[in-house]
Amino acid sequence: MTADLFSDMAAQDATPQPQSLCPGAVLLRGLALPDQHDVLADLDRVMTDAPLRHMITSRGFRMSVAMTNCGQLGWVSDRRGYRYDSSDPLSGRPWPAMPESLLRLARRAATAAGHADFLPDACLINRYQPGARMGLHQDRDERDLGQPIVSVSLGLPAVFQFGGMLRSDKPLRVPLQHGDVVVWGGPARLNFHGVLALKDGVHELLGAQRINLTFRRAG
Ligand SMILES: O=C(O)CCC(=O)C(=O)O
Ligand SMILES: [Mn+2]
Repeated sequence: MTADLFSDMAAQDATPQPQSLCPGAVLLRGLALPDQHDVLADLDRVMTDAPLRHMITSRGFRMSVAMTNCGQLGWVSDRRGYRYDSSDPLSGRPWPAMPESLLRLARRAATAAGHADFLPDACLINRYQPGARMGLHQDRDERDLGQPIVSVSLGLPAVFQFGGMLRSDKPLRVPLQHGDVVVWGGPARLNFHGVLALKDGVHELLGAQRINLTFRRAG
């Protein structure tokens, strides 16, 4: 067996060393890779039950990122504003349950980042096609801001912006690849963050898109 194969196996199996972005925020390179096939198969089922859709902001703008959810609660936006809801407004039915593979991944990432008791009840699924972006914002619709956010990147690479507590704080630019996970909580829980417009490309598993999974304890 070659040394290269050994190091590939190590990269797949070992928990990556957390890289600090700022106090409270870490990047876990490739942490999702060992789970990727189960996660992608389960995501297909979720997106069949609760299709991706472009939500509308309270000001009437259509978001460039298409979204859906799984878990007990789902994040929704419409003319009434942002909130969590236990049912999918498109079907009136509860959101699909959070698949075990997603829950396992979220908990493994949170534990690696020092949040061993994280139990998400919401997973927002964001689908970026080339050109789609997410402006700087805070995640602040969750009840307990003591719980972290776990954010998984799949598919095409993207540039994640991670700023400070003020919108005007200059954000870091963090290139994210398929399998990378960012976890933020504690002093970074309300930091502004966003994603620059996705560049054209084709990913070997996901094609011309990036999928982001954002796990939260919302209720
Ligand atoms: O796509 C990402 O990496 C970030 C998504 C995000 O910030 C959100 O859904 O609130
Ligand atoms: Mn966010």
